[in-house]
Amino acid sequence: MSIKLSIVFLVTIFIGSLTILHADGAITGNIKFEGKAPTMKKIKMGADPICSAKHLDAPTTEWLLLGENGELMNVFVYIKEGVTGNFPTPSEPVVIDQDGCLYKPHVIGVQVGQSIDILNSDGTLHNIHAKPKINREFNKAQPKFKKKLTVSFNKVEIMIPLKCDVHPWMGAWIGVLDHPFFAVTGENGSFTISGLEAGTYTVEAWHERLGKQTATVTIKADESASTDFIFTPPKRKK
Ligand SMILES: [Cu+2]
Repeated sequence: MSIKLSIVFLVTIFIGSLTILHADGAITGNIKFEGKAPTMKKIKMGADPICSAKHLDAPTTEWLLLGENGELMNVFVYIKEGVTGNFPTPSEPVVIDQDGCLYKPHVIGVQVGQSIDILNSDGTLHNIHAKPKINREFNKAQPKFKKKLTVSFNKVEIMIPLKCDVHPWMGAWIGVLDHPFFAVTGENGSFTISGLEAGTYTVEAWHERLGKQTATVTIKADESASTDFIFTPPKRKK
């Protein structure tokens, strides 16, 4: 092939790929907590001195973490309905560390079949116990010398609790989806789910104690729309 022809060929491919370029719509929003926030209790880690030695001050329980103005952290936001098509399983693993006998991060999302690397940065024994309802339960000891365990889930499930049988205060949550359209709110309580085609979607915001809420959002091609959520105190104290 001559150089000219090659260039024409490449340009054609480039233009062709632009027309099938993946969708660029997005759904964004802010999530807040309104009402009197319960105080998070300090965790007593004394049973395992290796855990407590990693903290200058005892850390608090993590089921309600708020920003300065009530921004709600650790909400799993995902597209519940409206996604079509097949999405390849990412080859990159999602990582959860066990650091100071806490799971970091506290809430994650993965795709079906995607690896989750569970690290042990603590130099103590952890025991990872996943308690799904749809996927297969597992219960794996992770001795201090075992720095990494890799697991995955093969069915969609919202949400799977992860516990440590050695340290009862340890808990994390995993959302498993067959598409990549999810986010977890950080300290600013905001989320962005991008790469969406034009369409109408059901968005669900899930919080471990405050329940879940849904919203219907319509986006046009390559545009973004926003939807906010407000959560209020749990009805019963657990
Ligand atoms: Cu543990």
